[in-house]
Amino acid sequence: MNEPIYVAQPHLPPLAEFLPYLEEIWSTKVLTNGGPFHQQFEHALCEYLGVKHLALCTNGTIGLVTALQALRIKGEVITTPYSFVATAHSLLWNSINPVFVDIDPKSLNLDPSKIEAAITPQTTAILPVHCYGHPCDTDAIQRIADDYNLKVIYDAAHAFGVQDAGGSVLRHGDLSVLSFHATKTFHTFEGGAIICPDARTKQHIDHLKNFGFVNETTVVAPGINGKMSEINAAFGMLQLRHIDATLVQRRRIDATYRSRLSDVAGIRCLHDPGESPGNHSYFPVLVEADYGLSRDGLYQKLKDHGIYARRYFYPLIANFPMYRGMPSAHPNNLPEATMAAQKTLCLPIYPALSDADLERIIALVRAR
Ligand code: T4K
Repeated sequence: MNEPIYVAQPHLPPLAEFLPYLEEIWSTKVLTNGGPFHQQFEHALCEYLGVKHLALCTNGTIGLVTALQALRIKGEVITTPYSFVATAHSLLWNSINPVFVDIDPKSLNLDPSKIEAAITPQTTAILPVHCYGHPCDTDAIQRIADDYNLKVIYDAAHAFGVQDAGGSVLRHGDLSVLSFHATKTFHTFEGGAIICPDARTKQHIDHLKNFGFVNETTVVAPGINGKMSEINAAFGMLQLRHIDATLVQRRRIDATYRSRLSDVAGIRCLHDPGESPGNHSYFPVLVEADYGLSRDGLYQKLKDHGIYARRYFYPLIANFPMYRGMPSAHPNNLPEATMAAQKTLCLPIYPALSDADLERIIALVRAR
């Protein structure tokens, strides 16, 4: 019997490589609250990602909640229904009303041509997602934001290390938020970061993630505990030593899937890697009507063989009970997102996926 194969498997460097980091933490006894690894990791990440300022945080969700707080966003925010539920939840945690706008069927990202029709006097911001690590149409989104005086916060949970023609995709908008969850291309068990445009914004976010404290006795805002611990930051430092090798492995798996599935009728691999290379964080395929099996049929078939592909992002956020009564959540408003949620299946992709397992997955998809 084969071992189960999951959609993701966290990259773990050899344990021996982590021990010196642990010894250092044990000797300094600084466990959290902006210790030495936290500082080193912030600097090292800025350098790796090609950004000037970032604030580490506990996880991507707290990062989104804090980013919205930092910009004092209120009222209505335009966002995508085709994402992990944390995107919209971060709005509800700030008592902001999400307004769902449909996606572009090619990129599966928020469709800029549909944004303007959803803007009302209450709209204060746009919260797009670089879905599966593929950049949004950042120019078009910024043009709309400028015309209507809106803030833009990118949910960049999937976009670690992603570049576009001008550099890091994380430079766009007012703030961008990364996730370092265990299932991500780059992870620190749990973790995240808010990419900030300047030192002042970073300082404000640093206060917000530390209960609002600016010094021992002064609290300037109703902040939260959003700090990353020294263990997570130290692990991040170690992971940075491995990220380039990880990306090479992911690229190889992505390329194998693409070449071996390109002639399968009804299986459409998302994105042309030449156009938008991404970071191979996910491998989504769209299962079309001519495949012969439905998306759920293929999902179940793989599962029966111990392969746990995932239907990210099904159900749509707009279909969850806390959102579905909202006017913008109606399926008539979201035909492309509804279709994508019905057709997409994310196949396993992670550096330790063996060639034999990869071939087994491909053979099962081919043999419909
Ligand atoms: N915005 C977007 C667009 C996001 O995708 C996410 C998170 C966020 C915001 C919020 O960021 P964080 O607050 O999480 O930092 C997973 C992740 O929990 C979640 O981080 C991620 N997106 C989402 C897309 O996927 P699940 O419910 O699919 O996780 P789970 O536990 O089913 O894991 C999938 C598979 O990975 C498992 O079948 C086995 C494997 N796995 C998982 C874990 C946790 C392991 O082998 N080891 C592990 O430790 O949500």
